[in-house]
Amino acid sequence: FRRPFLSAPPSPSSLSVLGQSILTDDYTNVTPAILSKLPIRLWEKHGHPLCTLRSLVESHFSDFASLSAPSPLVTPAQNFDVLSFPPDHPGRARSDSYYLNRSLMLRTHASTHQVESFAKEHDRWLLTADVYRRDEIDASHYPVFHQMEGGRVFGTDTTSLKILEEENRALEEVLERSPIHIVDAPHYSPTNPVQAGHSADAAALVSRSLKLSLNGLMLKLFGGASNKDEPLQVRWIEAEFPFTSPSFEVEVFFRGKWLEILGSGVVLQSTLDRANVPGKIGWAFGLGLERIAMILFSIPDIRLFWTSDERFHSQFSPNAISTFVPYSKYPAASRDISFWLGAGTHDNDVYDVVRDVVGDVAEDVVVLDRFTHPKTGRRSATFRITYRSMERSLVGSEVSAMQGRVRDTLIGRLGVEMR
Ligand code: FA5
Ligand code: MG
Repeated sequence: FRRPFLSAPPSPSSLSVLGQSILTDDYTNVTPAILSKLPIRLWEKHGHPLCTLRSLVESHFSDFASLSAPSPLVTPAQNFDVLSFPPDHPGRARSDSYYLNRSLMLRTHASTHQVESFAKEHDRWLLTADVYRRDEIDASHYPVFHQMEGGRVFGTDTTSLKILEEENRALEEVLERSPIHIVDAPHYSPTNPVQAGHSADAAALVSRSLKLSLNGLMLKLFGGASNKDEPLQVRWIEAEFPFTSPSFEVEVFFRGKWLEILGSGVVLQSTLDRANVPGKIGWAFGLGLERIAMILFSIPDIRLFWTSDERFHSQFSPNAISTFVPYSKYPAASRDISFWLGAGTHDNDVYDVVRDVVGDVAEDVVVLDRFTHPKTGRRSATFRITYRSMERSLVGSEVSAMQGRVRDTLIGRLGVEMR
């Protein structure tokens, strides 16, 4: 006997989102916790570290056009198809992205706006956007975060490429004297290829320009006197995106771990064709603003960006970099829960239930153990939920009550069966 599996919470037939009424369907998986974040617009709040970081980046790239963020409600075609994502790309799955219905979703990255931004005929631009992903729960992942996308195009004629070569050399000179320790990756390689239609020389020039521009940004952000004793360690890594080639990610060493702060690459020519900018070659990057702000301001936990606690906000003032001094860390409490999963249940469904029921008190959720029954094929798992308030001490009975509500919601919404 199996319980009927409920793939979605019993939902109203329409949702009100940013003043729009939207019909739901069998694809709908946005949760109230997520929808409540849409109107907040942290990157516009003066004095908020994300707003300060955005201004710092904008002033570093002062000759870039600053484009304002369009609505986060986009079509899957905008989020994926125009960027040449293959039809079976995992990012499209309901387990990875938030859908309002089959034809409308929350953008999963700021790259969604590449085509329209390049189409505006700026040869260099920046765009900050809130983005949404179904993801794990820990100190550096949050289902709503912010990305700053940057793009730049160059003429492909000899004169333009010569000017770029000179610009690259000038940037290199500045960086040679920098206190940042940078490990480079090849500008392209057999596994990180130059696009058909690009010459290897032009692609290498553009990759180099991309890296120098971003290394220059990191020097500006992290090269300050306060970091002299501990030079920042940065590494460039070959990466893969459906909309760039060659592609790169950057990781920075932070609190004993390599933290990924951005993705980037040479823009796919089909993107520039769709944007109707012929005869150009270009690069683009997407900065993870929370990740960079965590390093810059020493913010230990990504949930803090969303707190209303004055002990957080009083430590920051507009356009200034300061080191966050954590206020007392309250004790954490962990509880385990084991259950049989429904056939289509994904770990991300469990994480969304936890976020919905207990909100930011969930500090971390890990899978301790998985089991598949040898005869029936049913899957079970044990999740360990760590609860910690950033504002006060939780008492044991409260934690148990939260765990009870998580359990009831897992049963009611996902149809799981306790073990
Ligand atoms: C992208 O989103 C690409 N659009 C980046 C890009 C732009 C590539 C332009 C090429 C050209 P990625 O999924 O790696 O790539 O995310 C970019 C950054 O967002 C990550 O490096 C990380 O810093 C941040 N990020 C990703 N997931 C989360 C999360 N759940 N919470 C906080 N930050 C995140
Ligand atoms: Mg990545």
